Amino acid sequence: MSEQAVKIYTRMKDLPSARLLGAGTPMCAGCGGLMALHEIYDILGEKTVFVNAAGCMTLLTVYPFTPFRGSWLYTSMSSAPAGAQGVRDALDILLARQRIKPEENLDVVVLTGDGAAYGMGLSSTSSAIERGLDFLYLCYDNEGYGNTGQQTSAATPHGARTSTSTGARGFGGFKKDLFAIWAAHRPAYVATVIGSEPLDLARKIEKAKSMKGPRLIIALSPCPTGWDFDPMESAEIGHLAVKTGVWPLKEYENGVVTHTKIPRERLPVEDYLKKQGRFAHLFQPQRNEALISEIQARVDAYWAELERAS
Ligand SMILES: Cc1ncc(C[n+]2csc(CCOP(=O)(O)OP(=O)(O)O)c2C)c(N)n1
Ligand code: SF4
Ligand SMILES: [Mg+2]
Repeated sequence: MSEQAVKIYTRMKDLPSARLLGAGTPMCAGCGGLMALHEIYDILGEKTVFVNAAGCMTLLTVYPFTPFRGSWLYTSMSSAPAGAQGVRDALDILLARQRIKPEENLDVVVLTGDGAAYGMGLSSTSSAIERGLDFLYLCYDNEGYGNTGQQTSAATPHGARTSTSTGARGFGGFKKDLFAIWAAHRPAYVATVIGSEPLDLARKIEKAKSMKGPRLIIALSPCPTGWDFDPMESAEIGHLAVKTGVWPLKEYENGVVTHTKIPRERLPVEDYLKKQGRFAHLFQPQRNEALISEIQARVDAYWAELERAS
């Protein structure tokens, strides 16, 4: 190993996330959710309590061990923000009674998939935001119930085939706009990220970390198993999600939404769709021009609206 490689390796093995990627991690190769979590954890650091609802990332923790060096708590899918409230309250009481020193305080982080964030846990999330709970919500969005076999969730995109949307047109509904739902609550911060854009992600996590109050990060998480693509393509599919305009990178703060990376020359959406087995029925046995155009038109309308408003 070269001296430089030894230095990089030495640094990496000391990063908070090193154990998330260690041998024995029961995650799929090329998991985009794990990629994002790895990057995020390196910035958040070890002084964190992860409140984790059922989903793929729960598998990182095999009782009684957890790769999270701070602390970790498991909750039901619907109640991670309620669990976070309990942890925050307990920490605040310990601080007030001087049972822990201020430097021993921990940041409370909710970690869930889209099934919980967009659906089952939305009611407890809304209440936690209303109460002004000081927490960071990390949603890794693989656009389905990945852990139980990629059933349709409220984050599944129009036209995608899932194990419960198997018809010729795939899922007939539309992905819920969780960013807008959170922003409507006027929280401290909301941002979209993706692991394949690490600089944009790092800047947003640094910012979220420096704030108090309810904060949401939604990480689009290419999922080789659920989306049906070669794990080697995970980062490329992430890049295409941004370059085609399917996944806008943006943030909300003080009532204002700002796009942090605008794809000026957008690639056709089919460049993104074609790479994934969950959209294969749009191209085989014959091309479904109407549905491809419909998906493209919706993406075009989003960016046209942004241009009109700016
Ligand atoms: C109330 C409830 N219904 C169903 C389940 C079974 N279940 C466990 S994980 C999971 C999928 C969660 O989906 P998501 O939040 O998107 O996380 P992912 O599995 O995709 O990581 C489901 C349905 C559960 N734990 N609780
Ligand atoms: S099913 Fe998808 S999200 Fe879950 S571990 Fe595998 S690649 Fe990651
Ligand atoms: Mg999911």
